[in-house]
Amino acid sequence: MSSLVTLSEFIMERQADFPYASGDLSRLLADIGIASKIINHQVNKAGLQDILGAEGTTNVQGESQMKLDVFSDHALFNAVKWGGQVCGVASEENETYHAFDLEHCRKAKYVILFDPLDGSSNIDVNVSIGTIFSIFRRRSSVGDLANVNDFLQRGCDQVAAGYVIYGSSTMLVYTTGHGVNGFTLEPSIGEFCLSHPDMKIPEDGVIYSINEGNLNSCGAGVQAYVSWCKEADKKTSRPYTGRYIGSLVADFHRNLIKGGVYMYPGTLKAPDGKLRLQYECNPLAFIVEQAGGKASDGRGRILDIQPRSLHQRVPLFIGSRNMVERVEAMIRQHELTEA
Ligand code: P6P
Repeated sequence: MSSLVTLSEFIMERQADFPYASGDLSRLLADIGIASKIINHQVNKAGLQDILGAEGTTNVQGESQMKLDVFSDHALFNAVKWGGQVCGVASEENETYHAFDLEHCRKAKYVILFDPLDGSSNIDVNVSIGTIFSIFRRRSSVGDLANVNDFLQRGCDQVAAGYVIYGSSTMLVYTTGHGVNGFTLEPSIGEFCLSHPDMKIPEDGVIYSINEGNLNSCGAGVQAYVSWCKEADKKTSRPYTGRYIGSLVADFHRNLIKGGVYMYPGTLKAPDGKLRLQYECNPLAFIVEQAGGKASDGRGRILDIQPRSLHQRVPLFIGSRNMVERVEAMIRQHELTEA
């Protein structure tokens, strides 16, 4: 039986990937692992406790906050605050960033952005949900308070990114720019153990993920791509199939393993789509590129976008390289004919 490699052991082993590593990033990733286990414990028993149902408050997106959302936000916030490796945090659940005015945090080198519980509308129906995080080196001076510029960096400058999927099993998947590795929580020992080393997304796939309820208000290029997927099934018996869970982390994770493309395009009512650049699109884009895939806003690379605001939304086309490139080509082709 091969020996189990825990997340902590793996992080320490891989610290050598960074010649000047002081261990701070390793400790930060370990702090996130601890927070994920705390969240997982609550998610797993959500149906048994009065932790379901809206907290009664709404987040900055105007979405009603599920109690687990708020719990998860607090778990991550406190884990990184007392872990002392970040000088500030930004979360989907809060309007602005938070700079930790604590001596050990002011000296920290990193900031973290996260969506503490993405897909939370699925909590009550027991569908997989997830945590997504993105880590940058601070721009502000060590010793100062974090400032807004620390949180408005392009995705290509991330030092680490990852997600946790609370599904049939709980997995943590992350990258530090040296490949993508997946860890499955072993409940009997309470440790994330390496289960998916060096993850690579298939260059092509047959799964397309989109909310077809929005399709008529999407651009002609997106509509043409989805029609192509369906026609392909009839004419060439290519077995394209639609799979849409309505939980970004779950859809992304399935496509990462099986191949596929997830699309959340802009619509007439919401030209920038629904997903947030800084703590949903950028971290998953970093992961998918490290796994050999592609992430685009339909015209260009997600990781090259200069954020203008903390909760900025962008259209997202992410997954197998060939599939994303086909969607981009059809968008370009229809823009040219519409021009
Ligand atoms: P729609 C969940 O709210 C989320 O942010 C993603 O997890 C998910 O993929 C998407 O929105 C679902 O949005 O509009 O299809 O319900």
